[in-house]
Amino acid sequence: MDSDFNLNVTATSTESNGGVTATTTQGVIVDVADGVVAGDTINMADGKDGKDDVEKAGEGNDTINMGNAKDQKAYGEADDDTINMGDGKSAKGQEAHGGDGDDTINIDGKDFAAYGEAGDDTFNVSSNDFEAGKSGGKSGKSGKSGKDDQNEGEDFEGDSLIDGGEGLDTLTFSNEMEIDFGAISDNISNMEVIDLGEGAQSITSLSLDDVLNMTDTDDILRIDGDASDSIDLNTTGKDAEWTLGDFKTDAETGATYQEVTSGEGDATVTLEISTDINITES
Ligand SMILES: [Ca+2]
Ligand SMILES: [Ca+2]
Ligand SMILES: [Ca+2]
Ligand SMILES: [Ca+2]
Repeated sequence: MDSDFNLNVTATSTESNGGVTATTTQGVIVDVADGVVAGDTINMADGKDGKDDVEKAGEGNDTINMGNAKDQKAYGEADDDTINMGDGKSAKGQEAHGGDGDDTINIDGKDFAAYGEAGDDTFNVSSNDFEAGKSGGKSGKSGKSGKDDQNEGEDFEGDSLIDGGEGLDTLTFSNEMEIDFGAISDNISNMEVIDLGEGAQSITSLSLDDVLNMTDTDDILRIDGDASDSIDLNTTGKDAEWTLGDFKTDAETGATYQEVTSGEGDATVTLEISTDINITES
């Protein structure tokens, strides 16, 4: 885009001679330095008009509002972008790519793919696709719940995907819901933080395999939340999977976490669960 601006400068000086005041107004052309590009707002079309549309935002902190249309693709590219994916059934098959920078991708559709790529990205999920018992289309690989095959829901379809990519990426939930990671963890990768956000959310299922699926090779998953949130962990009995560990304080934020670990063979994973969250042991 054309980055030049007109800048009007008004200079006022007081003459020492008799207190005379002189004012000068002059137009100045300012060349914006390379790399400082104003952000764009891009609105993609709805319905048939918007089907298969592709938008690439380029440099700058851009906002892309995807339409309620099928098979759209949005690329934030460089800098810190916000991509609002379409909602409703008409928004099926959409793809969002954050590109470089710390991007925010708001997800409320079905059969979607969201890629944070480089940078520390945030994925906001407000859709009910994550609710326990509504996440159909899974392979049933974990076989833990045995619920998958019985699910009537087809919201979180097998193709849906959230990939944080490089960087410290966060998955946040803004609706009150029960979250069954056993049913959706196959579709999430390279995530470092789960933020249960505002309102009451409960994680009803979380296994070692789920954490291996969702995290990068560090296999550490932090879970933030508040006193209205809860997480069910299997810590007792012969089939116990989780061991409650030490408390630690984040030196930067002062927030406190309890470390919870699980191991099987060569695989060890660590949860860092905010001490504000209620842990329900079973
Ligand atoms: Ca951009
Ligand atoms: Ca970006
Ligand atoms: Ca990322
Ligand atoms: Ca990541």
